[in-house]
Amino acid sequence: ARPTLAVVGATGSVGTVMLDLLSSRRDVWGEIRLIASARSAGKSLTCRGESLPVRPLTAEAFDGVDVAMFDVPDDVAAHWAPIAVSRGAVVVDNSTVFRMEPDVPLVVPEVNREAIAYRPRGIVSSANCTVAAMIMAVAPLHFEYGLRELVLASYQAASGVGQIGVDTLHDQLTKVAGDRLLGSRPGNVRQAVGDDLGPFPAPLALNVVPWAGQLAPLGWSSEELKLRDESRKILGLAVLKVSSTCVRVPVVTGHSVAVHAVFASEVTADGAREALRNAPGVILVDDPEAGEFPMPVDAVGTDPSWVGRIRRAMDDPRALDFFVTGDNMRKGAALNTVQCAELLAAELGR
Ligand code: 11C
Repeated sequence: ARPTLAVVGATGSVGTVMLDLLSSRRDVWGEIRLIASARSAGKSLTCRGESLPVRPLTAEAFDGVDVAMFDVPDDVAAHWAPIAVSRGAVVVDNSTVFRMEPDVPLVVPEVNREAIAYRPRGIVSSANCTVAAMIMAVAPLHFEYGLRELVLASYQAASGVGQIGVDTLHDQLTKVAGDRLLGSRPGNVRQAVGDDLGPFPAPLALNVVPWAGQLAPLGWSSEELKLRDESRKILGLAVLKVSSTCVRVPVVTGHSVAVHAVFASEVTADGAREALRNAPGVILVDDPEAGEFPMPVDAVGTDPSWVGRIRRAMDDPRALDFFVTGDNMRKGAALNTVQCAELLAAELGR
């Protein structure tokens, strides 16, 4: 029989994309069971053209489930993922709680699919959204040239913090529309936006905010630490040097990263293009003369990481500079989780 899949957090913004993907990808699932908090239970949602009831999150909801995809807040994942495992499911979790645990694999299938086999706790973690987009481009170059160091600057979309981020950005854009003096006088954007900043520490409309996540030691943000820790784990490079600055930009969906990558051997821009052209899940968009760059307005709603602006560093023949954009709701969240679940389904079918 085909495996049973549970989608936990089905009514959330990532859950919604998961249902879209399950409706459009090659279907490997038997029953699909939708689960959400008691508040959302009782609704129905459409998946694979069928209206399905949303069940409340209980231990019994996992009985008979083979694979459970979780996209819920960290505390909910920490509590419920082990319960789902105890009921017989393998969990693919998109929260941050298990990613760095040594006995939980952190999987981006195009890069380290073999890691999924070792999962003594029955839990597989899906990578952070900024990491996922970036690593898709970095990994093929690592396989070609041997990665030594990453220097990153992210340009992260409002949807990275959920629907509240999107709503906040749109509300602010409405408030600043029409007044052409806004942004040309100190403080006038703050005044127009008002005190309600939603989930952001400063106005996002007509601005960029060099902050994503929580405060970590020594002034780093949690998102910047994830870029370092998760890249090291996914690539299996325990001492990879990674420095980053994470920035929120007034984009709805599509996280971008400016990458400076240093390798063990000399590189060429053409060689890098060739490696990326042949890499799964990557689309090369690198024609500045024609105005073709990787950008959120084009990458949104698509599966691959878009890569371009590939240059060899002017002062280091072993370094490349390039720009990556990916849909943070897809490869950054729902898609990577669904791909991991499909790997598990294939394993169950063997
Ligand atoms: C953001 N990337 O854009 C963050 C949110 O590691 O799953 C994703 C948090 C995570 O704010």
